[in-house]
Amino acid sequence: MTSITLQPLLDQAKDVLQGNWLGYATKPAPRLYPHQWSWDAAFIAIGYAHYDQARAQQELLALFRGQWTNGLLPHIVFNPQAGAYEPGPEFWQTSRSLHAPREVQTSGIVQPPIHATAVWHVYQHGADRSAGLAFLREMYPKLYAWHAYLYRERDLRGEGLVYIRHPWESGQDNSPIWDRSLARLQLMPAQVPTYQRVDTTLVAADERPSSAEYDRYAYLVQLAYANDYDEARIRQVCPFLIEDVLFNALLVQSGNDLAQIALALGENPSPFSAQAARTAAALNARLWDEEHAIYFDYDLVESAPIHAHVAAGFSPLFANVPTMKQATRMLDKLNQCGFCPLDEHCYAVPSYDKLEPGFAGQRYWRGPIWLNVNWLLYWGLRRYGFDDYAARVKEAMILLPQRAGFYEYFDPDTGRGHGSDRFSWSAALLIDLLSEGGESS
Ligand code: 9WN
Repeated sequence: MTSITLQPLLDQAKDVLQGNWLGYATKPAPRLYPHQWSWDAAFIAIGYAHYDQARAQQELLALFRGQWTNGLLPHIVFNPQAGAYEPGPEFWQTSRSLHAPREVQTSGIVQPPIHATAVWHVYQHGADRSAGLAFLREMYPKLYAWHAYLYRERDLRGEGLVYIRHPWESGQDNSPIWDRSLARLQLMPAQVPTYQRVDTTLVAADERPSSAEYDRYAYLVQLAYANDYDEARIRQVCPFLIEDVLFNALLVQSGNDLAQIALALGENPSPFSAQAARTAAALNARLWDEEHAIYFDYDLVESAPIHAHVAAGFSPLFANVPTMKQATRMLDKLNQCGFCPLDEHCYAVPSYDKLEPGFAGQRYWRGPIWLNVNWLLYWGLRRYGFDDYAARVKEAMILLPQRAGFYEYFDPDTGRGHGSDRFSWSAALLIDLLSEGGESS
């Protein structure tokens, strides 16, 4: 049940998703992102689950058409009808891999693994249980292969933490987390492959990653295809290998949700819950920072933690990873002026601590409020009973699109929307919040 005053907003959110519907899946935004993206698809399905089970299922099935035979789930499944998006399918040279599909074009990197969580969510909210079970049955081997790929190919230290090998794999492209690792990568012009960008022609260039960052993104893509997407070879030479907090936290939650899926299908859940428990333990042992009460990424090339105070550092709350004692300290940190103190004016949690060097309230992942990160925090805070803070986050997630529209991200000082308008996950996750448990009043 949605209260009468919020009904128009809910209708607008559904309209955003309908406008971005491609006929088989949903693009993240009308012009800036014309293909299907991996974690976007999962968030979008979470929204559809509340009012269109068939479409939610279709969204995830469409994404997994792009899955490689080694289990890798690519971060983009290209839409052959799309207009300009650069770098496009040719740039990735995925035919160099023995594992890439031939019928669909994809990228050759991954994004955060929130897919088993989305599948389980779709099943739980679907009215048609038998269609839901058939969907689980179809998704189970695909999710199994996806998680198996991550643990087999990406767990360098053998401790249950998987690495990313490109900033795009984090979903937080130009986050300050990567600054030091990317700065270490000094490139001669000849080392940068030729590429084009269209993003800066569609939205303000000073709100997007810089050219220096983009050169490094292109270089890291080239490095992967030059090694034929052979992970063992890539990890030998890749100068960017990072154990990312958000990625691993979502893997824990997805592992536990995959265990639920296995149980519902009469399969053995134990391997998945054991993997999730191991990753959770490693997050606490390796990435928790006792002094600052936040989780930090770890740079495997430098063998050092990365002390970037980003909102994603609180994401283990979503997966129930911290103890109550750790979580209480994390809440204190969230409640300080760098993030979003409850007793002062603030909208929601910015992506980066406002008091840290390089904070930029309109520059993509270096400061703006992102609704997906706040959605993860909302459910995490609820899990620990931090209801006052959770209520504030929810209020802001309603207020921001109500005032500004369904933007990709929002300036934490003004609440203004930036990046693309009519951004799918901003709409989908609001639908989830407004629909959940009939509590949207
Ligand atoms: C590169 C689609 C994606 C999101 C990412 C966001 C942005 C792409 C880009 O858009 O990344 O993958 O072109 O900048 O950072 O989280 O999945 O919405």
